[in-house]
Parts: sequence; structure tokens; C-alpha cells
Amino acid sequence: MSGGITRRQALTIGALGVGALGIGATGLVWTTVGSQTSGSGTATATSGAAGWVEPSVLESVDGVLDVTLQAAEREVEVGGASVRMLTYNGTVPGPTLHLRPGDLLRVRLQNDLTDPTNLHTHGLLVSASDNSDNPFLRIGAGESFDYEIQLPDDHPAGVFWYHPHHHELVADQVFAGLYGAIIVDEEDWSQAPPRVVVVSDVTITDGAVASVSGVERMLGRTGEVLLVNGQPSPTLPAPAESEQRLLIVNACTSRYLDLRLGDLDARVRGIDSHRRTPQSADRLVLAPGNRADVVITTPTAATDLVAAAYDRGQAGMGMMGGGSTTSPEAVVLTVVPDAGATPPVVADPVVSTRRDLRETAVDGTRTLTMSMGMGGGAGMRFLIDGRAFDAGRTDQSVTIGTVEDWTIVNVSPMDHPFHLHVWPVQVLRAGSADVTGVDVRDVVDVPAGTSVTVRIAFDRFPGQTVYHCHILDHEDLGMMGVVDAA
Ligand SMILES: [Cu+2]
Repeated sequence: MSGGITRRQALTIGALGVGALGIGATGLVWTTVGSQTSGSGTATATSGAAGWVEPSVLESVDGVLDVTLQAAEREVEVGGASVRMLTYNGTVPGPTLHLRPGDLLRVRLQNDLTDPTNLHTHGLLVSASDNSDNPFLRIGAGESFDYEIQLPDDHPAGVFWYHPHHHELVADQVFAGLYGAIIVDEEDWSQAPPRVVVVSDVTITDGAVASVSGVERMLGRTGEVLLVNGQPSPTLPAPAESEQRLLIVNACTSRYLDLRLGDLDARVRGIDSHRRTPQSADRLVLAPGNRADVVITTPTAATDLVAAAYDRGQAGMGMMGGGSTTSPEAVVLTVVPDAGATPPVVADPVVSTRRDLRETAVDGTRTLTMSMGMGGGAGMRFLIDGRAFDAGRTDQSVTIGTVEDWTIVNVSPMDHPFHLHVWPVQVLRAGSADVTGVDVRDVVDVPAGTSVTVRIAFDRFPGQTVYHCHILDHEDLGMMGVVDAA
């Protein structure tokens, strides 16, 4: 297929440097190649800037997925320009890992970066100990490590993702390109795979990922360019009026995705690891780290999926150098009717089997307070219960087999998305309102000056792990704590 450059695409590409693309005039028409992708074995292509590409898919076989992920700086194509990014196996995003409940995921992480790293399988209900989803591991530059991550047989279906979790390096490494999708389901993708939509943002300067200032770290960096599967505002071709299932990951370092779905007849099938009866939605806000399983209907004319401008800060940010916590409106992707595209088959809705904890007896309650404060010469500090992260200190001790209510209080002037590893949380109360229905997730936004109460079943997986703000700069600046389950 071919098409003209829209104004928005032209603006986006302009931010990357038009010269590098060899495009000097508006109205240029290019031809995209390889815009039709089909799940398994499809490599991340380097086709035209506006083409639809997806990461390659690695599927488990007979209950095991055995992969090597090499983390290394490589040249990749972004919007037709060559950019040095950090990659898993040479691509941004890294390969999609397609797993089933009960699978064993074996990952050899080969660290060919110049800094230490490690691997977090965000949202998976798995052990955080030993060589499983352990955020305390340090894989040094030039070293490799063998992870073994066993999914339980009753692991919920959903959209998950992997990224580095080495404290103080997380934001830089994710921003530079280290992320990939993990999908857990029992579906056969060989005929009609869903669309994997990994959304990230990045700022590119002189063919490389830009470094950021201290102020940007404090605010939480927002990349200038929004990417889907590593490409700026791609087009998604599909037959008019066909249904498309999008498995969306918000892999942005700090940006909230305020998705406007009104023109796409969207139905949300799931958030994070929680599937439910599809519900129509005009708007869906995904905080950094959140995922969604959404079915849209292709319109009869090209239609943008837009992320609206979003302000995650409040008054008072001016004291930190005049930076902004507002991300501008951006086109995530453009759905384009194309009679020649193969219509995917949308899987049957899966009604949640997740246990509703609202009537469950609670064994304990605790309150965690997220705050910011001036740290003398060290700049702004990001704290939970007045303390910055210390891997050697246990902040919360919980007992396996118990259910607790945690109230997360945000006394700072910025929103903070709260993420607990391993155990999903059921949102009971947000601000002054009780939540109706079952809302289970693993990242829950706590807007500035408000609180959120969640119920957590610590039903298994003894060991130590962490909870933190998923604005990854804030996590790196200390907004993280240790939970020990025994
Ligand atoms: Cu935060």
C-alpha cells in the first residue's frame, strides 16, 4: 500500500531530522513494504516509516520457552532514520514472548551493555526469588545469567512485559529501548494473531538516544517521539468494519497514555492480568507499566488513535526549573481501511475467573505515603514513608496466606503510578470514591494529593521483592521499598 505523509507524521519525522530521511519536500509519497505481519517468526522490519511492524514472536514448545536475550547497543531504523539504541536481540522492542499458563520460561540474559542490568517480567505471577523474577540481581557488563521463571498452572491470561530493573539505571535503559511484550494465553496464533502494540517514547539527538537533565529526571522524562513497536505513529491497515484486537503495553518511562477511543468502537477486554467481559470505552488511561487488551472496529476512513495531552503534575513544578509534566497530544497509530489486508479473528471473550476480594476477610491494613522533598545539594528526593530505597532494609513484612488492605497516600504535587511486583492488587477506593466492579491491576495510579486503597492476597511466592513508583525516574531516585513475604 502507499499513502501520503500526513501533517502529523511529517511533524514527527521532522523531530527525528528530515535530512537523515532524505525527504526534503512535503507531499512526498512513499511505498511501505512488509506492512502485513503475521505473528510467529516475523522479524521487526525496517520498512517505510509509516508501515506496520511487530516484534518477532517466540512461542513456548511443550511447556518451555528457552530464549537468549542479548542486551546490546545497536543501530536500528526509527522512522527511516538510523538510531543507536539499546536493544534485546538487535531490535526495539525485543521479541514478544508468547507463553501459556504452566510454562517454564528460561532466559539467558547476555549483558553486552557497558552498565549492569537485570530482567523483570512485569506483571507475571511468579516467584521473585533466586533466579526467577528477582529485582535484586545484578548482571554485570559482559556477564550472562540464566533465569528460570515458572508460571503456575492457574496463571491468568493477559498482557505483560519485560524490562531491566537494576536500581538507578532503569529509566535510562528502558528509555533507550530495552523492553518487550510477554503474552500469556491459551490461544493459537498461527491463523489469526492479535496485534501487539508496544508503545514507548524516546528523544533522539544526533542519531542516538538523548541524555536527560536532572530536572527531567525529577519531573519524569517525556520522550519527544511516541513509538509503536519502535516506529513513530505507524499505520495499521485492516478491512473496513473488521475487528482488530490490540494488546497494548505502555512501556513509556513516564508518559501516561490517555487513549481516545471514541471513533474506533472500542471494547476493553482486559487490563494488566485481569480479563473481563468486554466493556465499551471512549477513553482509556494507561499509566506507565499498564497494559490493555482492546478490540476496535476499523472505520471506513483513516482514523487516528490519539493519546491526548496529559498533565501528571500540579502547580509548584516551576521551582524545579520550569520543566513540564504535561505530555503533548500524539498520534499513537492510524487505522487505515484496506480491503486487501487479512482480517484477524478476534478470540472469544474470556470472562474473568479472578477471585473478587471485596467480600474476603482482611488480616491487616497498612498505609504507605509517597512524598517528595528537597534533599539539600542532592536535588529532589522521592520517598516512600519518608525513606529512599535501600535494598538492605525490609520496609513491609507480610505473611503468606493473608489478605491485606494497603492505602497508598500521595502527598506530593505529582501523580505517581504505584506498582507492586508479583501480587496483583484489587482497587477498592480511589480518591473519595469506592470502585464498582472488579478492578484488578498491577500498576495503579495515585494522583497528586489523593489516596488509593487496594486489597492484596499474598497467597503464594514467599520471598523478597519491591513496590515502587512506575515513573521510572522516580524509582531510580528512591521511590521504592522492599516487601518480604514469609
Ligand atoms: Cu512517581
